[in-house]
Amino acid sequence: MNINRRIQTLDEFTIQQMRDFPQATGELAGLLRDIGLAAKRVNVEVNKAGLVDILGDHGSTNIQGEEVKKLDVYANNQLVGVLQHGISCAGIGSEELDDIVVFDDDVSMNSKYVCLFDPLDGSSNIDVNVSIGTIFSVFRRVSPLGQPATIDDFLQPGNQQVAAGYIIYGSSTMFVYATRRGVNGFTLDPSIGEYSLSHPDIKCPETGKMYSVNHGNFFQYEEGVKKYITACQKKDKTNGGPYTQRYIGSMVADVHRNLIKGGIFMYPGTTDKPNGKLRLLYECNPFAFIVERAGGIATNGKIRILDIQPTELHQRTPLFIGSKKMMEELDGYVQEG
Ligand code: P6P
Repeated sequence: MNINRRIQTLDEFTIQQMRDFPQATGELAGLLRDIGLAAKRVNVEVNKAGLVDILGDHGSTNIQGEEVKKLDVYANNQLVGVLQHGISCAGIGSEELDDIVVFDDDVSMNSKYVCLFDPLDGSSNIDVNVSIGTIFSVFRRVSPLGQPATIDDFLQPGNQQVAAGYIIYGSSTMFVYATRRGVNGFTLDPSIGEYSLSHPDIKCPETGKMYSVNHGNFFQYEEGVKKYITACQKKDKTNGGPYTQRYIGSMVADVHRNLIKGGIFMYPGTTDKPNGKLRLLYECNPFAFIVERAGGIATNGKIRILDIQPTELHQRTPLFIGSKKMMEELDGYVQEG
């Protein structure tokens, strides 16, 4: 009997992917399930945020006398907890933690993946109810199984990622992830508590009409970037315009919108901060992997983000990411200088 499965859940989808790859061990599916579970718990707290006893500063206590953690610390702890007690992850790197955390139990030491994440990017926006998100990146270990993971497992170029994704806590909660097979989006269905496939095989439109950048830093950008931004403002019907400037100040929200509708997101280096603000390993690499798998482009203004050889866990990089034709136009201005 062929049961009509109109909408696949994330678990059904990852299990289907395993059926298509008999050699798959299920570890990656398990890791994605673990991240999805942690995000459901984060989602509950994010949705309650704004209530006084939820948003307390790290170390304060709520009306029940329980220690209230800042939401990004809470999110970090949820992710570390599920990954440490899962079967797929040997260790993690987090925006919230200075160093990697290596899991030293036998099951974890025999797990073949490591995970990096920004547990709650844009958390400064939560006080004003702006969409925020969790960003993650998955690598296959280069260190031997059966031994503790090492820093070399985490300092791999982004082109070695096995999977990458994000959860956006917005008007709805979406889990979007990419593997080499493509990008798929799942919307959390509160009625069953499952992520349901809502955006299969996401492709980034080849061009768009939205550009995202913090204009406040305009005069600190390099000349080519300034010329491109100015050109975006001069667009009219004769040259693919008019363009719209959309900048939420929450990377997950800005890049997600541009991924779906087409557009370009820029966080350039400035004279004060030549490497910009965004972190390579758990912000730029995962989004670069996702957007490239969807047909877009991601660079640091010179080379592919995914080709950067990391040297430090929390290193920053300028980021230009989005629709192919918009990125090619930007590159023309940057090369010209
Ligand atoms: P600025 C949020 O703090 C964040 O890390 C990204 O999510 C966002 O794109 C960026 O910083 C915004 O930075 O300097 O424009 O406020």
